[in-house]
Amino acid sequence: MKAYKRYLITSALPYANGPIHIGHLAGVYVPSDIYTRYLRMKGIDVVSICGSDEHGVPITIKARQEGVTPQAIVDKYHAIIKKSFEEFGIAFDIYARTSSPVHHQTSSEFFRKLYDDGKFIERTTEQYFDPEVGQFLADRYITGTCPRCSNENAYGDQCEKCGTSLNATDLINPKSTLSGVKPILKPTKHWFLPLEQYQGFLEKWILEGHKEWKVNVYGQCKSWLDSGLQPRAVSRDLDWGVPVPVEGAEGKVLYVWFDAPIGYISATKELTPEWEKYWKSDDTRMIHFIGKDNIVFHCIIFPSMLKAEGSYILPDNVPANEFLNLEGDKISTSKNWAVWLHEYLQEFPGKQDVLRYTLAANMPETKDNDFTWRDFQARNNNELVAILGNFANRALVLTHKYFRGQVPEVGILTQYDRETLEELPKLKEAIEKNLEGFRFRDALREAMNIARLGNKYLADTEPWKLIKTEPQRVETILNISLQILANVAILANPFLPFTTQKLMAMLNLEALRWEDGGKSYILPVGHQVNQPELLFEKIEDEAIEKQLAKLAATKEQNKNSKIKTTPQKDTITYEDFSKMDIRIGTILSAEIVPKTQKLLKLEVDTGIDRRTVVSGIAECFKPEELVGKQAAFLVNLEPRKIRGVESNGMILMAQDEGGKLRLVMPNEKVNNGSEVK
Ligand code: B3M
Ligand code: ZN
Repeated sequence: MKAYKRYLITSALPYANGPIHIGHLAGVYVPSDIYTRYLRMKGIDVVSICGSDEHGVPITIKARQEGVTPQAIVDKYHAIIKKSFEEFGIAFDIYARTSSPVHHQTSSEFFRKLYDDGKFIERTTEQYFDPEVGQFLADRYITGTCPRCSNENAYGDQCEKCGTSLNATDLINPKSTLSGVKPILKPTKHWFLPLEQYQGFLEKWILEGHKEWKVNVYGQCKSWLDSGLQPRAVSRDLDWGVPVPVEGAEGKVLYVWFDAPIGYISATKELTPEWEKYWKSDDTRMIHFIGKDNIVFHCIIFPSMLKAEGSYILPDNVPANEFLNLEGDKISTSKNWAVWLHEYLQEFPGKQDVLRYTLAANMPETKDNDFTWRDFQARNNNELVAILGNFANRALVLTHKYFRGQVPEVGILTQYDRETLEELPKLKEAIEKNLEGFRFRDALREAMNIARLGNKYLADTEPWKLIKTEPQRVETILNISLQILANVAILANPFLPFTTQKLMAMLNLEALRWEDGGKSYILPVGHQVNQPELLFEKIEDEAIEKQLAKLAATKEQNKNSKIKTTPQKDTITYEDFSKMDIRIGTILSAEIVPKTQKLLKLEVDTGIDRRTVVSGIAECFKPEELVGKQAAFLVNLEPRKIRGVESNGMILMAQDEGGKLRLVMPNEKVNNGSEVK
């Protein structure tokens, strides 16, 4: 690799149209934070950039749904997201926002430069327009029937039922979601970046120059390039975003995917007057942390924009992750199938590192992966508590017990001591190798192996058995144990910043320097350590069951909200209603009408009389279930002969999804003949 002088780390800008969940953390922000903390500890010049993506159609839709302005939406969610990042220790150097003046100016100038340099092509196309509202319609504002599966609620860009991606003009019976009217096609002018002109450059730069990129990333780039790039529109007809800075572009804004990545630049500008050093010197290494759905934008489109502009560097790597699922199902905001960060902290206060650990250990690096609450519990109880917490506690407690909290002398080392200490630099190197290859799960496993090593060392040497007979040997054992613990504090710091901070205080260490990792003399003899405090506590079954119950309730709710209710019937007058005589009666007996399967013959005490009612409900009830039950009856329905039996009235039923029938009964027993009105 080239010798780089500094790092520019970017993390995908989350849309400010909702809070963030574990999928965001596992896919983008935990890896970017681990990596950045590692570089910082090594004393490397690094800036970590992020911010809210505050433009685009999803935000205007959310605003509409909630009946507020888009600005109110982004203000609300920017604050929530920013707080979540802070709470989880995702330590960006800046968390900016794309509605800021510096971003508007930066992205506007960027566009203008490309425009002035003739890098765009202009095209007029026909697009759907809502004549009632007087507005062009983004694809998401149009619904209609899917030409593939006939789903009547397909969107202009995608049918969520069959998953087909669509063009708005493919929809049968298109409807504007703004007014409900049929949209009309109207010509509109837009600016396009002719990506095909960058095909050769991209092929050389990625396919030949970056074979080291992760397979999932390289593979996606290759397939985009293999199918041939096309011009991409970089403007939209929308009233929310950065206005297109050319004449005759009223009502047009920059496409959100044009302005958002420029957000990385504007955020750096906001952070430091030296921003150009990061963005415009060849010896800066830029790395984009993103999720897999953002690959094309960061590997093909943004680099083409940067290339067209001419003065910026390109990313050296784009370690995109796949997706994290939750308990076997895709995380979905609209279905509320997620673990929201702000909710997690209410349920598990102070346990940021437990989540960071579980997410890093299950990071969807090469394929989609699953978060389960049982695994979360097991990781906490069997790994963090039983290995790391236990080792730290034992080493410190024994040091206080035998040596008043002072690091004891090292005596003659045994073969086993030496072998143990030799592991430390090897583990450090393994962590580094894995971090540099963006293999965070493996890196974390090696970091935990240091605690495993310490735990095993104590278990094997059993200092508590030797203290009476060989106190000098115990000195050596505890010195070594404390050195191992100091290694944990240093080398696990990028992964578990809250825990290692506590360890640092307990070990009375002034700083955690990466260069000290691997060493066996970090703590000098006589150095005073502090009393241990609990690093992790066991998570009980009840806490996990509560989370599972919450998810089960969400699932149930989603199922119910999918049920289609039949539309309301035409209005009737009060008179129409009052013609019906509905009474509560008791079913005295019930039997199947001979030679039928569906019909039940009911004898009913209506309070007025005893009569026979025939009803097609035998598939839903056994006769004996009904006897003695009260139900509602329409008693003045004209008599009718059904299979030879005269029926005098009708039993009223509630019909559930799938045709299931249930009696309509008073919530307490009432006199037969009571009127239902
Ligand atoms: N806001 C999409 C996303 O959150 C988008 C990322 C922008 S990065 C410049 O998936
Ligand atoms: Zn469909």
